[in-house]
Amino acid sequence: MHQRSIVRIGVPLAVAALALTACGSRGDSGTTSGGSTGGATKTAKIGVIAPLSGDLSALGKGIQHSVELAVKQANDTNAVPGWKLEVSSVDDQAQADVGKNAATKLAADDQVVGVVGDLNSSVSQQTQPIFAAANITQISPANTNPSLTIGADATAPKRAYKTYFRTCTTDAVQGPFAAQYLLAQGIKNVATIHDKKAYGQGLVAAFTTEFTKGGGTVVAAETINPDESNYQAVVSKVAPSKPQAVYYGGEYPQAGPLSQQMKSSGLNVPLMGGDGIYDPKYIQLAGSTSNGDLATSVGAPTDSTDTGKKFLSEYQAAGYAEPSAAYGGYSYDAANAIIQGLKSSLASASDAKSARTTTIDAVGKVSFDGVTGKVAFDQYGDSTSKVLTVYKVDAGKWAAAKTDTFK
Ligand code: ABU
Repeated sequence: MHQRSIVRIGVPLAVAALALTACGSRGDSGTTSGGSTGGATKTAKIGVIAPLSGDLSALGKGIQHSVELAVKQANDTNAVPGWKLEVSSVDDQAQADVGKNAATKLAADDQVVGVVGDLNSSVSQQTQPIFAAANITQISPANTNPSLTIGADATAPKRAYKTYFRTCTTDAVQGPFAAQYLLAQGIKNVATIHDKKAYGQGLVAAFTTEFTKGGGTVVAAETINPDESNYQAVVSKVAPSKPQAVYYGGEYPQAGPLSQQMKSSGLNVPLMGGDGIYDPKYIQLAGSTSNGDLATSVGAPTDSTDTGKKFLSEYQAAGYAEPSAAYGGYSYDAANAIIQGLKSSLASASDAKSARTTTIDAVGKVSFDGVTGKVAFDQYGDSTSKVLTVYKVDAGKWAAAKTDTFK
């Protein structure tokens, strides 16, 4: 009898536990609360807004889980006494209009005090004003378009939104870093192609300025439509100019097939791109002829530093279904910057919403050693770190070729 009771109670408990585990690891939209929350009586939420479905979800899920890890650890260590932290995730599908609705949903939740995201600069252009109107701190781990912080006119920088910060560096640094690398390899003639989106277009513009300043020539400048998958027409336009490399502004779902189609059409030169192509999925899509292709990405390789190794090991131990990917460390640092801010802004707050404005000020002043190096923001909300890495596809894997601080 006693045993039967245990079985009867145990089954529903086991089902509930399984449901909770699945909820925390699935990577879908929703709220998760990880870690031990002790005697906390009040709840504050950190939002995640990223592509959790679609072509770029490999990056988006790494962002989501890295924030979940930071929040779990904060709850376990009672980092914000009296408060339980939760993660509320919404899927922007890497689409500006979807992102706008997702941001509106987060902003309407009175318990949300800060948000990590978006991934895409073109999506953040739409979500920035929504979070700004709600006084919600937004930290992107991945947006690299410079205008998001300094405004459209780089010659007269003006902070775009007081609520917006980023932990990664920008394309004003990334494009020139790539240009200097190619010039140093003796590559003087390059064709550029971009996807007409804020990130791709801006990255190619920054690359072109530095490349031509350094004595290089852009022998062809073309664009693709990111909704298409056949790039033979653009490859045929670029090939006769005999570039020594193709510099691509955009993300891996298009860059991989572009590289594959270049090589199969006889344009056998390296494709180089920015952080938007730095993912194993690029190599899967581009195939075996991608050996020698290049990408820059923000920061030093995560597995090259002690703090990065510790993060990767804790991430693995947490058992998330997807890897931390290119922006995991930056997302973990972004979440911890918000958590640092909450330590002071929530200390005397009666509810989360009333702490939104003080959180913005507190986050602007953070300075700590994170996974990606020193985490601090300048007067525009930009990361003070200017470290980048060039990666090269070698035997079917990305391998670091050069890490440096851009000067
Ligand atoms: N930084 C690369 C991908 C995200 C963006 O649009 O900025």
